[in-house]
Amino acid sequence: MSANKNSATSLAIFCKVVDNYGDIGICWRLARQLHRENEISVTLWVDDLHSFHRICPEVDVGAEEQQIAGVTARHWRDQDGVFTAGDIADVVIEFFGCDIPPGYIAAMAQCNPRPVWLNLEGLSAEEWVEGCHTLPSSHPRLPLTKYFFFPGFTSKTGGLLHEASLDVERQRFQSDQSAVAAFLAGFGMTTAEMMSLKVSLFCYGHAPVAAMFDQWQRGDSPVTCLVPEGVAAQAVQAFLGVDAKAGTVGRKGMLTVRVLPFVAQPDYDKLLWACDINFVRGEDSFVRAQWAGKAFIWHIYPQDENLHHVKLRAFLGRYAMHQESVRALSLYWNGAAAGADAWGDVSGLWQRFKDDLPEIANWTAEWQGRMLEHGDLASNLMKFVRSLQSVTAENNV
Ligand code: TRH
Repeated sequence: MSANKNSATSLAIFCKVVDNYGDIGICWRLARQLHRENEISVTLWVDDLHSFHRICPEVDVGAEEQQIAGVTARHWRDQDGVFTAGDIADVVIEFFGCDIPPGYIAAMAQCNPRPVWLNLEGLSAEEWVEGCHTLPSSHPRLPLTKYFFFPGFTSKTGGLLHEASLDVERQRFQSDQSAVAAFLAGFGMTTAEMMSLKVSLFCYGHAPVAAMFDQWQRGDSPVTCLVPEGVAAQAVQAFLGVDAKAGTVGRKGMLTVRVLPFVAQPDYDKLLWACDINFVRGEDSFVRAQWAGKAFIWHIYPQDENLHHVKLRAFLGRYAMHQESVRALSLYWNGAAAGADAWGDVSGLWQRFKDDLPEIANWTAEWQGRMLEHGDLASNLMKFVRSLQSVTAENNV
């Protein structure tokens, strides 16, 4: 336990990788930002180092403990029972209710003062989130309280992950045409492809990719679709006629499809910055697309009973209120459009969306400004932590 009990000097994040890359993607960004911008010693406990390695190639998948970008990364296995109060961080964050080890919780109860304990929840634009953000929940047996912390799109939520230097870095890259060209050339892109409408494609397997490819292929201007290896594999393979391995490229009509390797997280950001339109998914790429300043279409993570359609509509209600073309294409892409339009003809939807691109770009900049008025997630989280710590300190006087 740290000597300075009234301010957070050490913080632990527990991340269980449920599937894909969003869980570790979010926790890794948060860990780096908290360390870099708050001078906190951060430990990231991750149960799946292979997924971590894919977004951060520096990760040694065999290491129990390692330092990366100033963060201590620890392989979370079965360490329960080995913790004492001395091992416990001042602030403990469990991501998405991931059930941190009971032994760690027991040791938290031994600390004086107790650590601040937060459950960082998933992102949703639904209204109920505001009512649940920062709510306390008492442990049934131990003298501990856990607080729910919700990311979100309004000032009554925790906001969105956004590093202090992000906009400067993005604008520097986007205004340097030779840097953008060099970055895209690194994937083997030709000059003609760079001059075409560049679309990055990251979605789940059930997105109507084949129909979209068909539309782009028959369109009146060239489109280059950049798709990471393994994404929409069936549709990509059907288009290419060969295995969709990184480096493979195929052309039909107006469409070029180029398969990219899965890149490190900072390069994925650059890909979003370099493209004209980004198809993104899940949570983390969805948020990064909002900061890229380009038009984007979100493929939401599917849930039982189409609960995700409710979440999609809640987001579109905030983001695309005045943009029918964004709304209509998004609903189509997610199979959430009403009646016959559900999986209907994409041609009109795409054309309207494309025609609106300049307007969408303006709106995206305005949206960024609005979102940043709420402050960023890491800063809001630390403000909340400090408010809880000062109450504890006052009670101890
Ligand atoms: O991968 P995702 O679908 O992740 C998640 C998980 O499924 C999770 O369980 C669920 O809760 C959440 O979605 C909603 O999509 P996401 O969130 O966009 O995460 C992808 C991460 O991978 C993101 O940090 C960007 C990163 N990435 C790279 O680093 N390189 C790449 O080439 C690509 C395509 C992505």
